Amino acid sequence: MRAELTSSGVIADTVPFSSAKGFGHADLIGVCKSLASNSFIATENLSCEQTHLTKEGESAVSVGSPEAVVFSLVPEQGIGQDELNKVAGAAAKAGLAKAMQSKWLAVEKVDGAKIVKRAVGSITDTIQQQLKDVSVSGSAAALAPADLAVLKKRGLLSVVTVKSLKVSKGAAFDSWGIKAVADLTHEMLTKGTWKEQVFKPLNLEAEGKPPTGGSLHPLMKVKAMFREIFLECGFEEMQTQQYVESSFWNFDALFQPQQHPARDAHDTFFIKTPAEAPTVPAEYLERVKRTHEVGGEGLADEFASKSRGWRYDWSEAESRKNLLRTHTTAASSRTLYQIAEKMRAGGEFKPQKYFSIDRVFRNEALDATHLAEFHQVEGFIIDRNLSLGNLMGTIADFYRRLGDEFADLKFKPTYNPYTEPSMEFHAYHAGLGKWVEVGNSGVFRPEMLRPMGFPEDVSVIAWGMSLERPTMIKYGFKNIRDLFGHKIDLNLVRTHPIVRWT
Ligand code: FB9
Repeated sequence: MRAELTSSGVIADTVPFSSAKGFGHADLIGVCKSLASNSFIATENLSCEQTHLTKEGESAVSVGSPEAVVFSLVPEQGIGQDELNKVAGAAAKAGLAKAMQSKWLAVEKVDGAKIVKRAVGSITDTIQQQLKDVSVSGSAAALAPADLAVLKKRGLLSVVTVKSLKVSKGAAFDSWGIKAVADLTHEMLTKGTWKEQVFKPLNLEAEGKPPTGGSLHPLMKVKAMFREIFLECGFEEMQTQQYVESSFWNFDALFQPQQHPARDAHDTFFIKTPAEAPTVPAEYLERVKRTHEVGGEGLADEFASKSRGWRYDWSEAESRKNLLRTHTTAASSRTLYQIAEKMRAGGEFKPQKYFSIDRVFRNEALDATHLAEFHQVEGFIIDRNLSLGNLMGTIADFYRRLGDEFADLKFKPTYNPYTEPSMEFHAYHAGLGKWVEVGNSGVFRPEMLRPMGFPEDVSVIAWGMSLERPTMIKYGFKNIRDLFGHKIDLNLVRTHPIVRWT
């Protein structure tokens, strides 16, 4: 092969080459694959159809088609069908039917016996002629497609696809026989053998190995994206790994009255064991108790709000009931209390921004888009004299970073027990062709902040949304159970690309 390539530069087809050299073609192909893997040769796949006569086809060439054989066995005066079958042998069955179909022979009944007689004086055996032509030319190219189909259907010839190679010089032809290596080793460098070594060409098109290991669930992909935006906007992440929370931090600290419907077991999962939470700092508890009962009356000026309170007997026992937190605003209240304590201990007050993205639990009716738990996204900013305008601007800036569908937000007044004023905000989603409620927001009430110890001019603006709703919309999930829960198709974890928001 090397000599052939040296002299002629190419082996046009390995089939004639192998038969000319007396090699088996299959063996030659194996050798070519090995030579090509070392770039000594380059190969190009060839494929052609070869037509071969079958055994029956060969027989038809030598003695004629079955119908011609049967015709030749019928004498002028005719012959009984049974006798003809005997003398015609293998040709009888197919041959008689074809001969009758071609109206070469006919069967008559004479005295109840079937007699086969010639219906024509002579015949032309075109089948035999066609097969002879193929046999001589080695190709069926001259045959009409319909004729070729008849010969194939009658099993007289077969068409096989023969795969072969066109062979030319490879990149390493000049170093024939010196196996190229992929890696430059320390030994080659120290011994200098790299100078004679042949290296495999770099395949710059090679794709990297698919990353093994874990993949993020779509929810966690979206969480990572939201987290990135919060961080780039200067927000700090809150500690949120406490799913079991006291009613105090989840509701009372937020000035949510103890008879509020959200605190009912129909909306909240209360914990049996341990049913009671450890108490909170006694002085703070007292301030929360008084603020719920009578607002700012009787409280030291630094804690008093101008509120009248909810006018009911506040129960410490109720506040100590353990539950699964219904919102991450419970973490916000804990975080704000810690900021207030540091401030009261002499720390300098400075504006701060915090966020949380974590699981919350609601004892609500389940449906295709609601489970008893979801991930809440929440952000808040604490500073002096913040206004609703600051809140709207912060929300608009945050969501614009998410993508075009949030470019046009609309704000609508609403009610929240722990924020006043409060706003829902909506975005027009072009994909859904409708306005979609995106989240809720507001300014935390003085009855929440003052008992913590914040001065009157310190205000906190905050907003929240869920993680599941945007993820379902972006990934096109119709049922939340396809996204979250024990029945999801884990393969989606590996296959779903990170969602693009714009
Ligand atoms: O996520 C919600 N909607 C949404 C968000 C993004 C989105 O993106 C699409 C790609 C375009 C689409 C929709 N919502 C909040 C609104 C509704 O889905 C609502 O029906 C369901 N809400 C949840 C609560 O339901 C029990 C979503 C969840 C929610 C609601 C309010 C808050 C947090 C989560 C809050 C708050 C808050 C308010 C004031 C101060 C602090 C926090």
